[in-house]
Amino acid sequence: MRHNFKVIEKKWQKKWEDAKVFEAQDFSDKKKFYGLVEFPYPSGAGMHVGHIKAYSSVEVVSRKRRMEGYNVLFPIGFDAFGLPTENYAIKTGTHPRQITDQNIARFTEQLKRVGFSFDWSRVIDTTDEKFYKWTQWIFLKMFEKGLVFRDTALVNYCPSCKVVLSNEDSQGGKCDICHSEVVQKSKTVWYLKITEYADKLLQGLKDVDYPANVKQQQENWIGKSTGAFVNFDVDGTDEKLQIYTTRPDTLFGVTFMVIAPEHPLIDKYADKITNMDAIKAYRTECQKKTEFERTQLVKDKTGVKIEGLMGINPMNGKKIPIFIADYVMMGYGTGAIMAVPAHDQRDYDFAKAFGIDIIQVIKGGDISKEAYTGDGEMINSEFLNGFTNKKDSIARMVEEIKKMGVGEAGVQFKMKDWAFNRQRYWGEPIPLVHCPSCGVVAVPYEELPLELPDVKNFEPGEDGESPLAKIDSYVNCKCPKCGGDAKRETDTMPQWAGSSWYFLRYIDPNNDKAFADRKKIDYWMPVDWYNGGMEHVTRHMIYSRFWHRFLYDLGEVNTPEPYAKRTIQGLILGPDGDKMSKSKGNVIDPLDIVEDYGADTLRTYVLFMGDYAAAAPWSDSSVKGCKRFLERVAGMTDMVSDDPSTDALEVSFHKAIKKVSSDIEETKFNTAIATLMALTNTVYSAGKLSKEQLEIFIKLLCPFAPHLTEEIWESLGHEDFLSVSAWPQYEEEKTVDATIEIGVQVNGKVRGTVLVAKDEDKDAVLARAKEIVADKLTGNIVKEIYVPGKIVNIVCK
Ligand code: ANZ
Ligand code: ZN
Repeated sequence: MRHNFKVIEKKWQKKWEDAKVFEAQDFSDKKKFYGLVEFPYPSGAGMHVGHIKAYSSVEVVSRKRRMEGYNVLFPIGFDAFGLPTENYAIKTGTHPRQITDQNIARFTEQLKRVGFSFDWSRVIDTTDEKFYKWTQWIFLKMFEKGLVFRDTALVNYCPSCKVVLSNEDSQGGKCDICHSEVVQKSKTVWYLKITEYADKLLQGLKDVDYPANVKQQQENWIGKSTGAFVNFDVDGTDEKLQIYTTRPDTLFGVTFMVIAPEHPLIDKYADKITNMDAIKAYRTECQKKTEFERTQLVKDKTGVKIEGLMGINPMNGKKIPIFIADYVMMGYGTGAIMAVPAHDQRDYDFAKAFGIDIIQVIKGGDISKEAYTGDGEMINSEFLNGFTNKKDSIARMVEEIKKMGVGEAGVQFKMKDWAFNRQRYWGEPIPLVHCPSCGVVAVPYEELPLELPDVKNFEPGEDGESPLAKIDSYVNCKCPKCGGDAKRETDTMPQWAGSSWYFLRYIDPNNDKAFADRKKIDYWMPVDWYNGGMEHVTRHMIYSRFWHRFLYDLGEVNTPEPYAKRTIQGLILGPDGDKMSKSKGNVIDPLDIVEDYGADTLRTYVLFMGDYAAAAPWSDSSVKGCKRFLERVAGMTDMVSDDPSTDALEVSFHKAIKKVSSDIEETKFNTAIATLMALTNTVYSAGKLSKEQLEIFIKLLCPFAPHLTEEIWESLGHEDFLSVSAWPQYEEEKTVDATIEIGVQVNGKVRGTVLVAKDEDKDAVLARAKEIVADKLTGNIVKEIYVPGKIVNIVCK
């Protein structure tokens, strides 16, 4: 047979669709498998080869599971709200709805041409009001539970996109959408209290199967820190200035305190402070810096001493100066610190710049040069003197501050609450109403969805006001509580809202009574295998774990964690080794590859490129290599023979079944494919194979190259689909070669090799081995060891 991909790919795609081969069954006696891939943002650029690689892993696993007899849910949908579409809409004067529909149609067509085994009957679109009704519903449940609040604060603001960004969306001080520098702006922002879930999100990581680096990144992002809160008296006032420290053991080394420039202490004691002008000037300076800049470890520390206020060290009653400095952040701990220059480098740099005393309390290092941050014996610390390690010293000090009533142990998290609104049109309307007498009131559940009004002009307002604010008929409404005149909230939800729960909707996409039927949730959840990108680890993955955990606490879902297993795909780079980008002109269009080489080649190639999790450059010659491989597979149909000599291939086949089966489970797709390539070579050398062997071969290859293998299956006389035939089984004994070559060591050095039969007698092996290395045997043989099938070792003296 020839590999006529142009004909067979269309043919099988149609057959699968007509026969609904990939539709999942709600409830079944079979075991269930829920495979998930990060649904695409339907951008105008169409699909990228990166999408193909990202989906191919769970695609292969899902196909294997079907063949293993599972009831498989492998869905797809579109995460379609967001700025790129909206910006394009503004530029072209087209409605975002129209653009979204066009892009979804194009993506759908492209995905189908690659032959992914998605269940197309469950497609979702986050911008469909039947979907976002439930996004709004979950939001209102959070509001009801006190997890939604509004605050005016300095926030990350992108001047180019004109939106407030969450911390997750402005990592490294850059806007995630347009990469502009983010500025700090005082704004009234809606927050979701994700911090209330910080500990649960951390604990939940213990029970899931994620790659180590993914867990690590989430742990760092959540950033749990253990330490103590300690109150310092402010001399001449009743004020207790509370600080957070991870190092209460160093309390005797405190020589000054620092508070954040925005700390409320300053305004409270403005009449006592004698240098308010200098302080105000410094505050203004700080507002120009981003939080990112402020937290960088730079030597040149700046700050201003607060004249007129002194702190008192609770341990020894010493008066110490209080400074404001930008390296202390209002949003972490209490916004105030006890400074220990001998043992903290930032405090050290600050003390050097301002001529402050440095008192060493832990032996070690050279504090004439830098802070000593290591462990060691306590000195200058009264009751702690002689303690030899941090752990014990901290425990003892915490006991002391508790006894004195000046503090207690405590924990802090780096993660902050989630700034949850955007001042843009193309997002889910926030279903809240502002009433002059009732305050913020929820839109009643029965009135959901609160639909986006259809408007002509969706440009954002000049100082970042939502376009919805200009639509009087939308804004003006009645208060759901008192019936009086009220105004709607005009901000919309951020891009990450719909994706925070979309995997639940696939389970029951048309339900209009609930986001999904509880019995179906119990049946399908958790997601068994979720693949996606590293860039989502500290955003979408955290957000969706939070929403799901919230729904779990509410009793709406059956598992605390949504994803049992997570895998990560590496980037596909251009042939030049650079990241693919339009401006570099090194982008590969997957449909060009489908046109020229076929979908099966594309699918095989993206998994053959290298380690699945590693970045790998595109290689045209390797694409051609995959194409040739499939041609050779097609050619095997002409080698089928009932000659008993094909039995000689048996071990190769059993080995291949074993290897391909386990490689797929371990995301070692490249070696699975390499195994099949090697097996092809073996078959070609033999010149023939049995029909059963060819069937095993195409079953193993089916998840990677389903069109060609279905075609071969049909040519062998089958009327059912290969895609749902039984995955081949191997017999362990038959995976071992009849004879193998093993090393013969003399005094630990390999001196030769010997061929041994599978169950060969030890003495026979040793006798032959000794003959082979006879000239290397000097003196007397004192030991002879045969590790069956592995190695012979002879020791001489
Ligand atoms: C005294 C001390 C001595 C500290 C020492 C460290 C070393 P993590 O691990 O990140 O939680 N800190 C507390 N609040 C801060 C704020 N709002 N802005 C900037 N720095 C702040 O670090 C906690 C440590 O960071 C705290 O422990 C405090 O300095 C500082 F040898 O207190 B430490
Ligand atoms: Zn009211």
